[in-house]
Amino acid sequence: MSTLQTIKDLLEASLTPSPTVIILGLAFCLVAPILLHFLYSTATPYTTLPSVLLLGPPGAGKTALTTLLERGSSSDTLDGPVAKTHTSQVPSSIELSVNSDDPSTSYKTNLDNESATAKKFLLVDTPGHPKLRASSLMRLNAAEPTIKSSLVSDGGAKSKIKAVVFMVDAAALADGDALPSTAEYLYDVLLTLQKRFHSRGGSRAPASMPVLVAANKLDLFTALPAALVKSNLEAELGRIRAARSKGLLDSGIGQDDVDAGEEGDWLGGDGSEKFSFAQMMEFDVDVDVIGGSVIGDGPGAEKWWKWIGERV
Ligand SMILES: Nc1nc2c(ncn2[C@@H]2O[C@H](COP(=O)(O)OP(=O)(O)OP(=O)(O)O)[C@@H](O)[C@H]2O)c(=O)[nH]1
Ligand SMILES: [Mg+2]
Repeated sequence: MSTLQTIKDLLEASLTPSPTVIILGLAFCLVAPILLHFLYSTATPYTTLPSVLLLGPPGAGKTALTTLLERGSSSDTLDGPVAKTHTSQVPSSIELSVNSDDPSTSYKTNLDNESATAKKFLLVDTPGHPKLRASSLMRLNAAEPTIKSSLVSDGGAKSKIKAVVFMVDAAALADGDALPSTAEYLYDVLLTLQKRFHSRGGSRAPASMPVLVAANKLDLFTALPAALVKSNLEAELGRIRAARSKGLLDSGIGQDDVDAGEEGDWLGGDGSEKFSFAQMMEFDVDVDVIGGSVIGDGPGAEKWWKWIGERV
């Protein structure tokens, strides 16, 4: 009986408006949310995975590669569902993990079964259509390029872009028609990264940005080997560079304006006749060209996977 009485007393005391109860209640209401916030915000550093941005002209095989890496097996890639892709219209991201002890571990390895430590990152597949490129390019413009990740639970988290994979169709490049449009896109990507280097605010230089030109479809015998993809792209980028700076001169603006314009639009190191990817090193943009294939009986995608693994 006495315990019942105590409980009754306690209840009565807590329900009677007394200054102590009010103050304690108010304090709890104010402090608890703040405490909970700190508890959760420190406990989940997971919200920002690094990301790798996948760019390139339409039909290069970006979505095919994304699907291949997501499935982690090439068993059904010959004429299976992976081959049936369609033109992408919105960016999409998938979560992948590399073996952080050994980035050369195949993408086919299921890291859940291994004792190795897995490092997670997002692969962001973008649409290659010219009308849909602007938003991908805009993301690269910031000193610390980030991408809004729809995968992360709170939806609004920004993921830091660690590397760019620019995929090209090496078979389409062989007949020359696709070269100007492909190079035009690559020019804009590299120029955006170069401008970002110049636009750094304060003393902190932006982190270097590795770019992989992935020469895809090397399973086709008509495809250009990676070395030719590289030299053809470099030659075409040089042509675009010359044409764009000539366009500025021809448009009748004064010499002073040209100087300002050149600084903005001239890709790579100044003064050199020929363009080469090595000139981008000056702006901390490190370009590699590696051949591979997503489907068919080709060199596969392992070299690209290793390149990505070493950079996330
Ligand atoms: N032979 C061959 N075909 C490939 C390879 N990779 C992709 N393809 C084919 O190329 C076509 C286009 O691939 P997608 O992945 O849709 O191209 P995408 O880059 O995503 O194109 P957009 O979404 O329009 O920007 C598909 O029919 C693929 O099957 C490859 O390594 N070899
Ligand atoms: Mg696509």
